[in-house]
Amino acid sequence: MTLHRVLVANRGEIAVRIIRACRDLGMETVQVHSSADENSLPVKLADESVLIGPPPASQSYLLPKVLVEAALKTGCDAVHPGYGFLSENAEFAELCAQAGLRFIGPSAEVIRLMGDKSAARRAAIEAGVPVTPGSTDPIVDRAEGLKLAREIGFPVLIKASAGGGGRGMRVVESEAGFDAALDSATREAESAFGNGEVYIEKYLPRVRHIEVQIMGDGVDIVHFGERDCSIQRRHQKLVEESPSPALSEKQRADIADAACRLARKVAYCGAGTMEFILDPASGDFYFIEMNTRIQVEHPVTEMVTNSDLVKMQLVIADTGKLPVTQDDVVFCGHAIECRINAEDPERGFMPKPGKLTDLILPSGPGVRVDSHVYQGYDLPPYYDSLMAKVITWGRDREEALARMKRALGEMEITGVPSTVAFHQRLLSEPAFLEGDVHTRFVRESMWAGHPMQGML
Ligand code: MV4
Repeated sequence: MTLHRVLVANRGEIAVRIIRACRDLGMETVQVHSSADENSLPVKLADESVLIGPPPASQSYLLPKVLVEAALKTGCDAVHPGYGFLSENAEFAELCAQAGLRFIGPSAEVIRLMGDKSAARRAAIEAGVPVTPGSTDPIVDRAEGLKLAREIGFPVLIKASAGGGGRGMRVVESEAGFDAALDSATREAESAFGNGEVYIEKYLPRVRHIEVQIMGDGVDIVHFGERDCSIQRRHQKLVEESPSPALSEKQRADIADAACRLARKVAYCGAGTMEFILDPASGDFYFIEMNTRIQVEHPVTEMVTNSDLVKMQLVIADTGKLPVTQDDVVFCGHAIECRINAEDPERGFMPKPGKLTDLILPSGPGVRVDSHVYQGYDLPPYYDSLMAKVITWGRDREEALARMKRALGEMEITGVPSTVAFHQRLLSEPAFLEGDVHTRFVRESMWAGHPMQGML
């Protein structure tokens, strides 16, 4: 081990997850926290903690200089950014490197390249990876944009180059709405990302969202199969599973191979996810974007590959080498994750933080819970509403589903609303049980006619 002490530059369940991986490797941890997170579980679990600022993330978890200072002051030699916050911020990765700190992730250059979604598309094309029909370069003016949209054929989707995760996207049904959509997408991208660049793709409705987990060391690339994340609302995933019930073995091998080709093309280092959309009607898949971080839903992959991806991130950062080859990755069974948020599904999934007066979390055969909450914990209102991830494993999908039903039935959360009842409803939907869903399923099939449907 050349790395000894890791700054956990995040909060919540992923901070707990990182601390656990560090401890398994004999690495010490320093947990940063805002004044709202003083009583948080990761602060209790870490070897040391540092107060970095007031509750708003913009004054604490999102300040690169403050985090680097905290790492240097506490003798850290590495920084784990988790997901969200600064995890895909190239300047932060650069600042860490300049300060002599190992950033647990790819280089600033690769973060920057893949963070430019239009450039990532070009890299995919060069790697021979299918992308949705559309522009390879940013749109320079309306006339050219409209001409291209006509060529592609409506409906089209206008996407922000600096976007991702659905931010700054506009579906355009026909020529009439094109100019207004282009203007509003450009303005939204400008104000949200400081970069108004947009590009156009053919819009494919009713797709499945499939993503491939890869790990690399800049030379070798290994994949850990795919996750199906089609059950979501407003680009917030609710359920993820692996393997995808929608793929044949041939498609599964093809999509993993495509992901590895693109990762190799950019000499990827660390944990990454290649996102694809799958058109279930034709069986065709298309690369849409890459995430250069560990993801919320990584546990389903860990369960079906019997691996520890966060530990592997640390080992790669420490040694510069992937500790496994593709042959070491053995797939076994099926895993499903349900995200338990402090939100009220009956009120458009409105977040409602508060004190967890009573709490019973599930366990037993095939059940894993990744969480930072405990009985009596007061969920702060400043951050995302994720309370726990319930992950079940089974020898097949049926067994994983049965265990999920059992696990959700054991849960008791009082003091805040939760998405448990939503998941229980989902688990009785015949289409979901058949594995026959798409990214509009929650809106179209579960909330049809509901007064809150507009919120979905
Ligand atoms: C698409 C698409 C359909 N056609 N691109 C949404 C977030 C961003 N990662 C890209 N997204 C999509 N891109 C084309 N050409 C549909 C989506 C999409 C989606 C993708 C993944 C997961 C959930 C989604 C929900 C709605 C739309």
